[in-house]
Parts: sequence; structure tokens; C-alpha cells
Amino acid sequence: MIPTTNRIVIIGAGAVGCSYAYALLQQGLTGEIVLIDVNKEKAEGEARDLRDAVPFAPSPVTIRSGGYEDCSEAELVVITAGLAQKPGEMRLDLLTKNADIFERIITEVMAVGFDGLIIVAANPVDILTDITQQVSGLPAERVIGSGTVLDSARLQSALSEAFQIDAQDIQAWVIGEHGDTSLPVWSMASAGMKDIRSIAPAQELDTIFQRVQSAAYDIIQQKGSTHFGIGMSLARISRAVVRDENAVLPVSARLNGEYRESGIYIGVPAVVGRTGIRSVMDLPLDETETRQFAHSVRTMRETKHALP
Ligand code: 6V0
Repeated sequence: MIPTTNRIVIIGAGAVGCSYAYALLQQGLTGEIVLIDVNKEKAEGEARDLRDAVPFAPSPVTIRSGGYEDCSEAELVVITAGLAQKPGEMRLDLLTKNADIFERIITEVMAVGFDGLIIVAANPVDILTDITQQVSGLPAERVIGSGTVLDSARLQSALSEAFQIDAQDIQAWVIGEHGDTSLPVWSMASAGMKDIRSIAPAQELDTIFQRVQSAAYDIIQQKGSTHFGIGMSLARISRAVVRDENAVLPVSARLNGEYRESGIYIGVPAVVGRTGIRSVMDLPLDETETRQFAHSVRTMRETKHALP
């Protein structure tokens, strides 16, 4: 039974974990936030700093540092722990290092009887979500990766800027790996219901997407890490869960026959609610998108098989 304790445990009190906690408290999404980090001092310091913001929050929230025992009653455990991408480093290079860290973390989470939902944000997120599901033994619908939620937000922002249309009125999603093989679904993208391809020529759209795809590398080069966008993305997924919204979000979900693929976690539109991923949307991709998506899945499978 998924607990309804209103407690969210964040494992990894780094830049991403804390940006997420800050978004959670500003949006009044939960009554209790617990921060866990190998660096206990940092987790405690971050919790104290965040507590100073509580009087300005829309609803009361308890924020503290804690340990794995706090996961036993948690509704949601969100994993943002691990090493971050260094300038010039590809997300997949992080894999072996973060896979080890993850196995240890998940074992600790499950050892205390956790029976809620897990959201994974650390990179490479699709593979780490897969590892999380395998090691935890939780049903696949209860293990969700942040997938291409951030990439899609970046695309919406870029299109909004280019066309001077509110990002919320732009429906344009990135799917596939959260990484170098992701793809925009132009065939179903629109701005205020108008087909995006009738607003700008293919070449302009491609240039916009290239900028979106290199955004993480560019920002890391400039400031060392990216954390605000993913913090809000994680809050958006969490909102879908805690408010049981059945929101459609491009999260990393395990395919089970959709897109003629099975047994692999990858970014696809999925219906997300209190019980996790309720269903995966099998979009009728066009020929190019079908080919690009298959390539992305293949890359994920190869990476997964390369793991020791
Ligand atoms: P950071 O600021 O270095 O924070 C990581 C935190 O994890 C640190 O406080 C560490 O002490 C802690 N940590 C390390 N090992 C453990 C462990 N075994 N148990 C508990 N805590 C541990 O990194 P940052 O917050 O910037 O990034 C975290 C992860 O998010 C990285 O893997 C990034 O690549 C990833 N991102 C994912 C994004 C997405 O869209 N999915 C976007 C941006 C970053």
C-alpha cells in the first residue's frame, strides 16, 4: 500500500535536490520534506536554510535532515544523489560511477520497508531509473524517471522566445533518452493549436532544437551545473503524483509493447497520478521520428548491456 503521509524524502542535498526542495515548499506541495545526504552536515545546513523560507510558503511544511529510516513512511522518495556532469563530460560517462552509488542507496531505501513511489533525477536518468526498478523490485509504474520533462520545458521556452507566444500555449515535446539521442516530436507540436511546422520552416525548428539539446552542456560550461529547471521539473512530476492529477508528462517510463519496444526505460508521454505511471501514450510518430526514437532506444539498450 502506498502511504499517504505527505512526506517526501530527497536523497542528495546538492544543487538539484535543494532546488527541488525549494520548488516544493514554494508550491505548497507537501507537509514534510526530509533531506538525506552522505554529507550529513550539508543536509542539515540546507534544511536549516530552507526552513528560513517556510514563513513565506503558501502552507506549513516541516523541513529537516534525516536518515534512511525516514523512507519507511515516505510517500515519495526522490533521488538526486550522485556525481554531476563535469564540463565536457557526456551523461553516459557518469553511468558506472552513479550505478554503484544507486545500488547502495536503493538497497538502504528498501531495507526499511519503503512502499511508495520513487522519482529518479540523477544522470544518466533513463538507465538509473531502470536500475532503481530492478534493485527495488517495485512495480515499474512506481518508479519514474524525470525523463525529458526538462528537455521539453527547454524546447517550449525556446519556441516561446522565437515566436513570442506564451510557453504554456506551446505544445512541443522532446522524447527518447534524456541526452544526446533525444528527439523533438514536430509532427504533433503546436502553438495555440496551430501546427508548429506552419509557423516556422523545418530548418529554423532544427536550429532551435539543436540549441535545446546543447543547453545543458552550455550552461554547465558557464556556471558548473544546471539545477533550477530540473528542480521545477521534479516539482511538476511530484504535483501530478501528490494531487493525483493524471497529468500527461514526458517522464522516463518502462515500455511494455508501446512503440514496439519492451523492457526499457525512456522518455515518453505518460499519464502520471498517485499510483505512479497509469499508462504510456503510444504516439503515432512520423517516419523520421520513428527512426530517431528507435535509435534512441537502441542506444539505451547498448548502454544497459555495457554495464558490468
Ligand atoms: P551535486 O550538487 O554534486 O549534489 C549531489 C549530492 O549527492 C551531493 O550533496 C553529494 O554529497 C550527494 N551524494 C553523493 N553520493 C551520495 C550517496 N551515496 N548518498 C547520498 N547522497 C550522496 O550534484 P547536482 O545536484 O548538481 O546533480 C545531481 C544529479 O542530477 C547529477 O547526476 C546530475 O547529472 C543530475 N541532473 C539531472 C538532470 C535531469 O534532467 N534529470 C538535470 C540536471 C542535473
